[in-house]
Amino acid sequence: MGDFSTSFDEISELLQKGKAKEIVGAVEKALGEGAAAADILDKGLLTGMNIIGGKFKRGEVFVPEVLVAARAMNRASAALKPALTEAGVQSAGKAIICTVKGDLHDIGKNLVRMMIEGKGIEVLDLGVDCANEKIVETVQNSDAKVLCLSALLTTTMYMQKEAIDALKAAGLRDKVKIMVGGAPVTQSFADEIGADAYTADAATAAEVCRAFYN
Ligand code: B1M
Repeated sequence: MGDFSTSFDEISELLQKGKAKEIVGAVEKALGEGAAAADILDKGLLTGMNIIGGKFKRGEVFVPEVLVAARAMNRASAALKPALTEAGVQSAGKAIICTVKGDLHDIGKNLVRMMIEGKGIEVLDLGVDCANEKIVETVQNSDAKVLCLSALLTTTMYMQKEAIDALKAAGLRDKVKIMVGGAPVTQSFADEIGADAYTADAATAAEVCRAFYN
């Protein structure tokens, strides 16, 4: 294996500049040179997103710059998807995923979805800012075994609890295993709201999710 550090830096830079078209080319080039998909994700894309996140926090960049970086991130992860997906995996069943009500962040959710799909699980993606009524309706009308709730804001993480409470009220709590995650979420918060599992990253989320089908 060669040294891919330049490509990873280049991918991180392109992400920060929001160069959606160029970043797809750079990801494909790195894959072609033999770089591991997980390294492209961690050392290139997520490193770039963290740098942008730090600048956003310090007021050095604003929502428009973060939005173009997010668009580049979603395009680049889509280009990585075939390499992150295990070939020939047998279909195990269905899961539901969404970002909770009031929350528009979708990059982490999309990564979790991609990794779960990579384990042979069909994912019903309800998108961002998802109303509890929609969650309840989908749990009721689908044969999904797992519900994945993502939240990125300290103000929206409580919607994970409200979603669980809405399922309880509808008599559907035990129809699904509920997984929660997102930057502000912790194991103790997950325990407090009665979730079945908390994981800190997308790869672990996929492993834990897959285990619910065994
Ligand atoms: Co927002 N934002 N944002 N933002 N944004 C954060 C989250 C923030 C930490 C930035 C900061 O100030 N430092 C901050 C939250 C502070 C807080 O809550 N205490 C913040 C804020 C304040 C806001 C707004 C309020 C800003 C404003 O308008 N003034 C606003 C809110 C909008 C809303 O949701 N209602 C807002 C808007 C936006 C954009 C729209 C511009 C954009 C999102 C675009 C998009 O997603 N399409 C955006 C972005 C991109 C960020 C940062 C920079 C990056 C988030 C991200 O995608 N990270 C973020 C700062 C940061 O995180 N450094 C920030 C990469 C992603 C892969 O990580 O989503 O954490 P993450 O997912 C991880 C894990 O958490 C985990 O797996 C993933 C990777 O392995 N995971 C799960 C996620 N979901 C999981 C579910 C699971 C298991 C694991 O099981 C179900």
